[in-house]
Amino acid sequence: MMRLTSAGWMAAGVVATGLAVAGCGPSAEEKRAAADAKAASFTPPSVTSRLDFGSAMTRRFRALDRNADEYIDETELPSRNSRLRRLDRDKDGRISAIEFSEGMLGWFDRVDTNHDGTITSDEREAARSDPDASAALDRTEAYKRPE
Ligand SMILES: [Ca+2]
Ligand SMILES: [Ca+2]
Repeated sequence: MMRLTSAGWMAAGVVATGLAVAGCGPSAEEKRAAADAKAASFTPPSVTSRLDFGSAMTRRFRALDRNADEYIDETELPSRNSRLRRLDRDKDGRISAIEFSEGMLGWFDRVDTNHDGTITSDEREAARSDPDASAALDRTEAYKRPE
C-alpha cells in the first residue's frame, strides 16, 4: 500500500516536471501564451477527471479569447502554426467555444483508454507520443513537430 502510494507520487512528480520543462517555448507569442495560461491558473493534476479537464479547458479558452467574443481568432492563437487551428471544424478561420471544448473533450476521450472518465499519469504518458494529445496537453506547444 505504502509503496503504491509513493510510486504514485513519484509518477506525479515526473509529469509535473515534464510540464514545467515544456514552459520554455522560444517565441514571444508562446511566452505570452504561457503567461496567459498561468494567469488562468491552469494546473493539470496528475489524475484528471473529465469534469476538471473541461473546466480547465474553459479557463484556457477564456485566457486565449482576449476580446471575449467567444471565438479564438487568428490574432488570439498562441502561435502562428498553432495546433489549435485543427479545432476549427467549419473552417471559418476562428475557433468557437463549442469547437474548442468539443475538440478538447474528444482528445480527452481518446487518451482515456479505459473510458473510466479520468486520465491517469500512465494514460497521460502513453498519450505523449500522440501528437494530437501532446498538443492538447501542452499549453505552450513546445512539443510540436517540425512541419
Ligand atoms: Ca476572441
Ligand atoms: Ca470555426
